[in-house]
Amino acid sequence: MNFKEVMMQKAESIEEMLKDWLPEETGYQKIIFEAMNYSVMAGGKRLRPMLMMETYQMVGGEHDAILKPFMAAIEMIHTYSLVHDDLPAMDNDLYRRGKKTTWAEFGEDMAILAGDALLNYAFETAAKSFDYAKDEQELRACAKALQILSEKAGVYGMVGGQVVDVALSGKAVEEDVLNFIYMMKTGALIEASMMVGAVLADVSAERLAHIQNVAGKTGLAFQIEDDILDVTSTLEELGKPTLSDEKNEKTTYVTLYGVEEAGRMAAQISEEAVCSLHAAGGQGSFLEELIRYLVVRKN
Ligand code: GRG
Repeated sequence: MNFKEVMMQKAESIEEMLKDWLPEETGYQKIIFEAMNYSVMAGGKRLRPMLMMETYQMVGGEHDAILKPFMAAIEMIHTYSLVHDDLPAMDNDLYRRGKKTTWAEFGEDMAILAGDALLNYAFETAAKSFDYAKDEQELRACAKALQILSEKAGVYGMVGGQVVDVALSGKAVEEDVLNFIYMMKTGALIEASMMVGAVLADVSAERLAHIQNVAGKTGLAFQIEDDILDVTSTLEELGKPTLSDEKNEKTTYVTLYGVEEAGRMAAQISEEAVCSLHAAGGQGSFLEELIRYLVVRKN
């Protein structure tokens, strides 16, 4: 199998695993479970749980019972961010992952609630890892992983980046502020994915720092590629509307440097991420190929 086939097979098995962690669609509040499950199961590359699992395996993790709740949790947090990002008050988009956005399918009120529900359910799910810890060390690792996940999803991570992004819509943004936005709104969850995988496998502080560095650079390159696809791709290929940044008057790497130069910059940052991955012991790993693929992907 080539790299793309292996990646798709991994995404499929992650998708199967995700189903085990989603709520049953029953009870008076059934509608919210339907909206949550619709959003999570709408497709997607499953990149964040994949990065978590690959990092865990790369550093020698073996007892993945504590990993799985975190893999489900990161995809729930990512999905909530997309559900809220698509709302009329944010990007006001009708399509995502090739399907109608949650608000277009369930209404704006239910989409807000589905996002809130997914965020809370993510932590409810991640906390179940404590039930699977086999000793004191794993309990401590689960606690540390929860700390990382909550920080990276919140005001010192993804939400913080989104706040600056929204506040500066329609205004000129300089590269250092743009980097802050990208490192936070996109990079923080990528960092959480890889760092949680590493922490659950009990890595040293030094190796964790290398892995955080890999993830930060990967996230930045990934977001630059997202900017490029927004102007070069199509709704059919991308599964979501293109020219969204122009519509929302966003400064991006493409508006600052043009498509070609932005592509060169993404490729260079991605290579820096690969160099750091080698320092973290990941030479020749699936992760190395995955990081390189993310800046040449088509969706
Ligand atoms: C709190 C009201 C409120 C909103 C939160 C935090 C937030 C909205 C949005 C986060 C910012 C965001 C959506 C960044 C985009 C990151 C990005 C490039 C997402 C696309 O990720 P992919 O390509 O998507 O991995 P798939 O669909 O493949 O999972």
